[in-house]
Amino acid sequence: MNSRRKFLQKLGLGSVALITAPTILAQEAKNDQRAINKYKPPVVISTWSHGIQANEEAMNILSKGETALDAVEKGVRVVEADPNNHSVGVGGYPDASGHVTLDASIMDHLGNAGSVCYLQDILHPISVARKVMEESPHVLLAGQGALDFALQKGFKRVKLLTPEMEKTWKEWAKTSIYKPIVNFESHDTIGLLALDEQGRLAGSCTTSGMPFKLPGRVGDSPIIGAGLFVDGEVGAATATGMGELMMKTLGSFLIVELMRNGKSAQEACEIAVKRIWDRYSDDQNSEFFQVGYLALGKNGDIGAYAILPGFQYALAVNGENKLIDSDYLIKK
Ligand code: SD4
Repeated sequence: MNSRRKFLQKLGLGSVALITAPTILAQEAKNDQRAINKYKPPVVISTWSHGIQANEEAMNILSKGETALDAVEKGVRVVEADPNNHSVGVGGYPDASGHVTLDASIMDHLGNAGSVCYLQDILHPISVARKVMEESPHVLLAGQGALDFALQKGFKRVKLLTPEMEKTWKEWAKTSIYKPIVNFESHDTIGLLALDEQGRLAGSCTTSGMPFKLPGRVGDSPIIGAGLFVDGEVGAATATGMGELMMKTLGSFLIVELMRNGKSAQEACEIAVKRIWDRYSDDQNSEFFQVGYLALGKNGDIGAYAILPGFQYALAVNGENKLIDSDYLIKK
């Protein structure tokens, strides 16, 4: 039995006929309405159920006439500050050594970008990322350097490891088996994209990364082009899931480039997911093979697609803010 089929069996999808590129393209051709979902700005779209609260804040900011950039920063701050959310900010899962280390990135419609990775002890990595973008000559600051920069900019040190997560980590440390969980509690990384009434796009992405990752591990979220990409002339994309997969395919950049070349946001997300599947689904370490992408075009066109079922996103548009089940590639 080939390894891809073995992998499908592990997922309980043993009878799935392998979906090949021509099949997907044919489905796309038959399903034009699904391929284009266009909305009038303002539009805010974000990953997972925690996206509902983030979208609400982002829309609130947009309704005051502030920019898409302010909206994407302030929207995800709500999730970063929630200690009951175990995949972003305070209360996030620690790494294998018991430290909570945060990754975040932000981009505006002009292509400016800022990010931080392996940042500890700071409640709002997204705001530090924005400072990197606006008040430093760099794009990405890591670890101690990112922390020093944040403290210099007036951010305060906080303890990110909550008693609940400390207990969870101690329990895990008894066996110390790294088994990344995806789709946990219906919320992982938050990636949020916004289009304001002036037609400006912006995006943000923030996470505590994979639970019990190796100390020093950095995921896709702070890597421009992997976890987030914005081109104000074309569109924006963000990602959630196993970061190593988006990093190896620069998925968010790929999606925006596909949109530049005429694909709809939905088609672009589907092709980027397919790219991962085609290249890496034979990987023997692929038991937790989930990625979810979101895209938002400059014209208000939206897209969402994942490898496996379970990915949800929140869409705020036309006065509504709804949680939606994303379409996905591997169907029974
Ligand atoms: C990472 N992409 O650090 C993040 C984690 C995540 O669903 O989104 N999990 O790889």
